[in-house]
Amino acid sequence: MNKVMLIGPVGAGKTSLAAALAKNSRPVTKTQDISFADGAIDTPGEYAQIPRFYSALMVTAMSASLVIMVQDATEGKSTLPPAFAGMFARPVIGVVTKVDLPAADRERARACLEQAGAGKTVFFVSTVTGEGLNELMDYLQRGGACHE
Ligand SMILES: Nc1nc2c(ncn2[C@@H]2O[C@H](COP(=O)(O)OP(=O)(O)OP(=O)(O)O)[C@@H](O)[C@H]2O)c(=O)[nH]1
Ligand SMILES: [Mg+2]
Repeated sequence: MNKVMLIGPVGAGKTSLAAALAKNSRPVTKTQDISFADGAIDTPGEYAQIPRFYSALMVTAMSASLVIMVQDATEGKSTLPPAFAGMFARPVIGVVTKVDLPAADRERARACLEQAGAGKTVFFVSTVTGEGLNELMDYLQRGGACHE
């Protein structure tokens, strides 16, 4: 399976997603630093939101084969700058989280990811209901963007 690095704003659901993909049910807490956990590279949301941390993300991405840009489906605005994905020397796909919530707007979230440069590959998931997780897992196990 691809070694993935998860990026996205604070509270987007990166750690929850990493735990769900690893079928790990421990409680999720705020990510304080870049961590290699559950077979993925998890990053604090601040690293994607504060430009002086960008270089740390760029360097860490070299340890991954795929970058997953995570967007909360209930978030009303883009929180990442346009073409943010372009800084990574790795393929970048998008994952929209929290699609179980009533305020979720999938197409708005997809547009935010596309604006940030995530490309056309976008998955819609909920770590609460499990929706979309198998499709994402299958994609990652097939080698994802590395074989496209
Ligand atoms: N309803 C719902 N809540 C979710 C989902 N994914 C995550 N959450 C909740 O969103 C909150 C933030 O989730 P985290 O996984 O900690 O978010 P994060 O992106 O790792 O945040 P940072 O570590 O601060 O960067 C938590 O309260 C989660 O329970 C989801 O698919 N559905
Ligand atoms: Mg986290």
